[in-house]
Amino acid sequence: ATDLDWWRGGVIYQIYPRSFQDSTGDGIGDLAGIAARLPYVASIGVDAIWISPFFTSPMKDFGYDVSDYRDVDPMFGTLDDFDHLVTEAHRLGLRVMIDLVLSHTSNEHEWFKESRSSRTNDRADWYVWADAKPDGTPPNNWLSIFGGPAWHWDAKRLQYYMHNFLASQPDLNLHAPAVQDELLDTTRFWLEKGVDGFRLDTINFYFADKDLRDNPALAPERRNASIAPAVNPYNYQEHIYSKNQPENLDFLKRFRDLLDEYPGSAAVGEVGDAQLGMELLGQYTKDGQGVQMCYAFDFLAPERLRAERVSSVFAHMKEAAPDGWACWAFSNHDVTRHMTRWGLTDLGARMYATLICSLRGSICLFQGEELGLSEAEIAFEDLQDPYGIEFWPEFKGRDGCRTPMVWEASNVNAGFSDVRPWLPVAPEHLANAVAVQDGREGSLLNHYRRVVSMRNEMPVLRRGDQTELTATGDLLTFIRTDGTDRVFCAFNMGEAPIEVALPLGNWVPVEGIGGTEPGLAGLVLDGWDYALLRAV
Ligand code: TEU
Repeated sequence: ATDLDWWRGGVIYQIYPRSFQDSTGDGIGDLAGIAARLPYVASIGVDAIWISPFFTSPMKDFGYDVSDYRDVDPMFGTLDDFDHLVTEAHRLGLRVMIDLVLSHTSNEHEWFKESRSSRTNDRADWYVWADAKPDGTPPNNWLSIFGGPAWHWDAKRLQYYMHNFLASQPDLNLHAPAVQDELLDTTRFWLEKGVDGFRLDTINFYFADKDLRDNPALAPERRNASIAPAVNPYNYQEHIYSKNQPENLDFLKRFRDLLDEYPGSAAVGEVGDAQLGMELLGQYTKDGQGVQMCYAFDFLAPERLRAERVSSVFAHMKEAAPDGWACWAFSNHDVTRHMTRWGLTDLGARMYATLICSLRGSICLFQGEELGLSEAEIAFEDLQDPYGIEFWPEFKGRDGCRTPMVWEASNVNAGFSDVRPWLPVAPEHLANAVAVQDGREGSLLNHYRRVVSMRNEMPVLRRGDQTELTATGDLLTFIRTDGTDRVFCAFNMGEAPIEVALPLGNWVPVEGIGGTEPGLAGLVLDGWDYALLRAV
């Protein structure tokens, strides 16, 4: 394995720039703040950071609505600040992945302003425009994930435009060659700036059906609320025409060819698809022709991750994406933090941290997960997320996982900012602050540091095969293998103690990561306990 393959099995730390560190005293995090905190990130032992969007934006979806792909929003700093961040990261041995949102822009992007100005301008076909039906209603039945129809009437052009997300996030039309060229040029711009890779937002939404055919209804028993909340009628459709067209493979191939001009650069494509996630992962990473990794939603589901689920996801992957490479995550800026979502105690959090660092695939950790942060309760008056405001209170939105990082318990606003932050610091997070956990040998933060280093130091865990994956009740076991290197991994994903039958051979514990060692009577795992054993 060469350095160029750093992404394979790597650990990526996700930074939500608004909420990491404010350096300017406006209550909002920024790039200079991130740069100043990089030594902390490096101390966890991760390979790379992924920074959620920091580009120029009216912030209707907090940066996922870009109005200039080649500049930094003044709120977050300048291009010079970005260059400094990259230099700092590289000095510390961290790779930098940025978050490109290529499926849609902001409605305040110059391209959209021009596109809506007439039906004949140079960028007339840069977005998905269509006439109203004779009765004035939208061209088809497509729905927006953020609520309501996926079509918004434009009174200037006298046509509807399509938006899978907010009405202020019009979808680009990647069927237009000029759009593809421009997006690839933008990607090159950032590669030239020295970034090491990309998290590509919603790659499954790059193309919609040219003929704009209606989506069919989805059978109620197949409705899955893990992408859009259950209260959203988006769950009632099967989105076969509004996304994932075969043309996407050709575009991703072009994207990959560009990456290959910059050896060592890599992309993880986000594929949030409740029905087809694994199949798409297989297609979009196939034969080295698409993205290197797909970001899998399987472990972001609301229900607590059980042994049976882990084993069925990997079994499904073997079938649907035999050569695919997944990037796993338990938490991110879109879902309820897993401490709360799964109702974990500190013991459970340690077991899950050990588990994710033992899995085959790459992994993403979301800022604060290493501190064991719970989901913050946000009052309606403080709510910022438009998705939450739309469906409140049945769905409370995504603000509860986006509250500021907690650095010091005693400092005003936990050391995040000198002024009132854009979302309140959760008082219950203070006890978990970095400064509190840093020097405490047994803290969850130090556990994360240990299991991340374990993964780094053991190639078998980063890139090895994963065999004999078995779920028996709450017990999950598998063996990671790489030539003669073998590690037996066992996780008790429940309360009650479980006796574990060891595979044949001599096994010694992987050192320094806690867990239980086999005794004379064999291996017995207490509730939420784990064991990682190396073959000797
Ligand atoms: O999310 C894509 C996506 O599938 C979301 O709808 C996700 O399911 C939802 O937020 C879960 O609650 C990406 C970004 O991660 C998200 O922050 C953006 O809002 C979205 O794209 C639009 O750009």
